[in-house]
Amino acid sequence: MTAPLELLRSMTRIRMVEEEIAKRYPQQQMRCPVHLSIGQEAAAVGVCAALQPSDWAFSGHRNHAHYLAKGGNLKAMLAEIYGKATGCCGGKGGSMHLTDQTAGFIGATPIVGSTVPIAVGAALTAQREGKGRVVVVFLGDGAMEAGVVHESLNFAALKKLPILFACENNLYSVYSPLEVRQPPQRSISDLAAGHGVKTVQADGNDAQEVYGKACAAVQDLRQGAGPVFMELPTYRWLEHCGPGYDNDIGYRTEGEFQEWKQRDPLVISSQQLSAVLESAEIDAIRDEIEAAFSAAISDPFPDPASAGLHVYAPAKDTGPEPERGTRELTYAEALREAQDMYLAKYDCSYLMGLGVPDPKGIFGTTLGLQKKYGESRVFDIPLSENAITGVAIGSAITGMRPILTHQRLDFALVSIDQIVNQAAKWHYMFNGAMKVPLVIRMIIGRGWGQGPQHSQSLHAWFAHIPGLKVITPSTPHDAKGMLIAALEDDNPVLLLEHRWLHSAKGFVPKVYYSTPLEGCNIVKKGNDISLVTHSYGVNECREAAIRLKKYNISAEVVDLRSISPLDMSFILKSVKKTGRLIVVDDAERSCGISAEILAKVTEGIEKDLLSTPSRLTCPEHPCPTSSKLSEKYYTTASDIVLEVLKHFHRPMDFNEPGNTHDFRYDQPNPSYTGPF
Ligand SMILES: Cc1ncc(C[n+]2csc(CCOP(=O)(O)OP(=O)(O)O)c2C)c(N)n1
Ligand SMILES: [Mg+2]
Repeated sequence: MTAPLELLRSMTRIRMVEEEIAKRYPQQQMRCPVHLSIGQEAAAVGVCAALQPSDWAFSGHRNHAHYLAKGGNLKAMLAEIYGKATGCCGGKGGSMHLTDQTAGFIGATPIVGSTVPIAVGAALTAQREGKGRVVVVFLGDGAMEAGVVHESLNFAALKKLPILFACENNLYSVYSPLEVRQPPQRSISDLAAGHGVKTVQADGNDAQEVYGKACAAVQDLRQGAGPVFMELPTYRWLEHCGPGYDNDIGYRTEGEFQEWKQRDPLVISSQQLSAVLESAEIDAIRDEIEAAFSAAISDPFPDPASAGLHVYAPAKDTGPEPERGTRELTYAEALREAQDMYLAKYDCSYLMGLGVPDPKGIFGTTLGLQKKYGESRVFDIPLSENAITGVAIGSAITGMRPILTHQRLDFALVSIDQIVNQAAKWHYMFNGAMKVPLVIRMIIGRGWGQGPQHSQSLHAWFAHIPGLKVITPSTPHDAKGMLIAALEDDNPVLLLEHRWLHSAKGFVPKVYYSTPLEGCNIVKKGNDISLVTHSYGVNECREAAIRLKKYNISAEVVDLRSISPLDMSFILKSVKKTGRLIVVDDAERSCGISAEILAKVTEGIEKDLLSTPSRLTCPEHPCPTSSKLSEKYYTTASDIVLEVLKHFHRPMDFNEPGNTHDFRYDQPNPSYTGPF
């Protein structure tokens, strides 16, 4: 039980911290945006008082009050706002990214609504632990307009997760009042109730009322009754971002502000208690705050050289690779086997995605796994890719090891915020405090009319984002070994599987093994020209290399295997040897991985090459659907032979038998028929 006086003390402390931030902000030493909660303290304090230190809390841009109410370290918070090495994120996060793992304040991020699915993922972990832990996520009225929040409410209701959505409805999203954003006849709670989530209303300026209702909600959560949504009407006194009052700029009236100011949470609390804090107590809080500011100001800045630290969690030693053996598997079977062995090895691992347990099991790659591991570890998902990616992240940072599948890469694009803003950055922006061991499988479609939205290979796009690893294995051996390496890795890894490789056969060791995520594979040695490629392109280059023998040209085929990290040492070594380079990449040309490789070869090789490096890529338009229109879209072995011959100023023998591949542009082989 938290005593009413304790609620007042906690609110007063938060108010005094934020007033001091507002006072000192113009000194320009706190050089990051600050979103102050002055006027809103009761919601934070009332909710957090109902929690145990072992419960987890998440928040957004306006998070100081939540962090402090949950027991977050004041010194580490102020040092973070001052950009100091002693800050809770070592200066990498600032005011909008506070974290204190010891206090159970897991994290805050300012992409509105984005932390909500991550908190839901943490609630999935809490549910699996079965220890009665609960999760709270603070959000604003504006966040209730974000699709990802609705996806999250749906998922939390579906799985009956132990999460409290604490919605501080302060009537505004920056300068936009509720009236211009939501229809008048519908309340914010109605939105949550529509998802089957229990709703509770409490006066967001009355800490005692919030606390009482939060305690009841938390008790229900601990007993597994499913999620609760609390709507807490309140009002921020200061400008949306920054230290000043802004009632004069026209988006809200002085009258409205004064009305809410009359309902000051601290005054309400004092009135209920018929008491105020003793001056000695106020003095003690003031001394604590003064000391924390002094420390933050005098603490050292981080070493500039540390700016690049923590982009990735440390790599693990993957151990030696076993002999290839004589057992053949298809690429799809190899992927399935990797996941099977991983699920067997780690209880904390799980597999989810649209269609995972369906009769076709993602082209055979997940067949039978639900039956073997149960519905709690292998499951289908709602059509909510964005939130589900957040769920995967939230569960990963709290100790689970998720695998998420997408039947096409194109579908994963609706979760770009979660992949790029969250998964890729969580380890970095919280200064290595949390790891994100997450594998996202994405399938690249091709042929049989996959068209503009079922065929994109955006490996270069993802590789542009520090914090992500991007791999594109080309053989069944690598599919199993690299998937296991990705799963064992503590970073978000995107596995891009080419649909046309699923039926490819190759030797795959039976044991659990890892193929390193870094480093190319020399598929075929050669001396005259380097063909650098990856994924399905390896097949075309390999065939081109065979056909080039007829011209007495010895081509070396280099399989990138990993797009990020990109290991240039293999490529440079190969090009130094051959003096000639063609990059073959089934993706857009501009700003693609082919451009990156050519740039790095230019930077990395001092001597003149024997010919100008070139590249074969898709044309600069989306892949059309009609088989006639897509006939020339992808690079074939013939295109490669022709391009190689140009490097040698030699003509092509068009009568050569291998030059006709009628089915090739639309099917990987004649037996592989659509739809797929
Ligand atoms: C996805 C996204 N869009 C826009 C913004 C810019 N932005 C920052 S805070 C904010 C308002 C959020 O309103 P609300 O959720 O009610 O929280 P409040 O600021 O009122 O506490 C906006 C639009 C953002 N950070 N993220
Ligand atoms: Mg708001």
